[in-house]
Amino acid sequence: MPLKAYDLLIRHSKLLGTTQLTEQLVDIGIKDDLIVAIAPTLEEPAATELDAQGLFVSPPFVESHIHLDSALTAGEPHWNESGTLFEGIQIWGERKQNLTLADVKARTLAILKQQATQGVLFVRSHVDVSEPQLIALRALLEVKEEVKDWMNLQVVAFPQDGIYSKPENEALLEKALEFGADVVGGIPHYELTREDGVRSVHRVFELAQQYDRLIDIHCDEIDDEQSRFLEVIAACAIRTGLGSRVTASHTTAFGSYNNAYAYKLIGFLQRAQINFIANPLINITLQGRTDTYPKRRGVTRVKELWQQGLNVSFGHDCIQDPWYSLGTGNMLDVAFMGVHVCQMTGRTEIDACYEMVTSNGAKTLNLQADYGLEVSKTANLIILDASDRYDAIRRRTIVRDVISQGKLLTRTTPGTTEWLGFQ
Ligand code: 17E
Ligand code: FE2
Repeated sequence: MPLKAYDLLIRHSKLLGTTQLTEQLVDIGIKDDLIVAIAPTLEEPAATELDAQGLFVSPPFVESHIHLDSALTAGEPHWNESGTLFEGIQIWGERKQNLTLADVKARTLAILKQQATQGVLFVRSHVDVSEPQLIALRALLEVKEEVKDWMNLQVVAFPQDGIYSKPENEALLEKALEFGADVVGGIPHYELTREDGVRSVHRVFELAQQYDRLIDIHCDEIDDEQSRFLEVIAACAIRTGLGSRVTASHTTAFGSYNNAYAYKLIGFLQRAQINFIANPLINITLQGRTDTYPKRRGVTRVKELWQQGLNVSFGHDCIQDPWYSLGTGNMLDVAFMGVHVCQMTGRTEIDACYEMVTSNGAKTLNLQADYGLEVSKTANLIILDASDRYDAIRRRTIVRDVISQGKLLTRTTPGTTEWLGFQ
């Protein structure tokens, strides 16, 4: 049999789909797991052809911030009635006594499949490592290996209860890195004192350098305008030069800082060149709980950071867990909520929110060298039932086809509704 030029040829793809960019449809040729050609018409034969029918073809969604170890445990052992971060931590503290490898692996795999069908092929998950047997961490590292042919999973060693709140926690964090966690996490606003919080950020940077890992710190996830660990992260990033390898997650207190301080801080963040992740679905519900009225939104200054050219992505954070009982893993829900909560309603702002669940997330995860629809990159792409980014976010459309590492992984068919006119 003659060799075909392409294993998979996707016809009639609308690649970028914004109003400013060309509407010309292109064909995408894939050989093995690589994109090998992109042109208006590819003539050479392919083993399989797929017609995108002029739909919007995008790089996959990137879930830059989720907690897979706690996903699908909402209500176990009880519901979060106050709706606060702190009740969530306490409930999870009870649930995590009963973790088994099989329990964590089954829930994680179920969510990863749910995410993949919705076009998510890159996931960064925090995993609680303030549990003495590191069961969740071991489970996530096993799953990471088992799914690597269709899903790219990054694991963050996340000390949920603080690095210095218990004598054994610091060693557990380091052990998690020895076991192979990709990223070092922290939670300075939940350390017992301001001093411990500062010390914890320094320790995270030390460990990241020692083990050559990325950094992603839960930072200032509180409405307290005095919670100011972001400046400590910025200072460490400036001094170490680790900028693009560092992420500050949540930073919700930034929404409560006075403008004079925020203005100064933005200058330091410019120098630091770190990444930011906002989680609008979760923080619009967790924060503001001690406010009466007016009630704060409890989300970081996404629009201002983006306007300054800093890298911001959006994460889902939770799916049915003690912090948030809803969610399906759909990144278009996240972008949709981001548009609302961050008031990113301008035409280019809506497109920017799409980037916050795709290419900006890839940058946060340090994946950009092999992310995007370009020749010689790995063939990871999704065909949305949408005409462009704005349409995808507005209608939160289905992802029709998901192609992972050159192979068709999932297909979703749109539901249909008939107008029956009182027949
Ligand atoms: N843990 C935490 O500290 N913050 C969160 N938003 C979640 C878990 C979901
Ligand atoms: Fe989080």
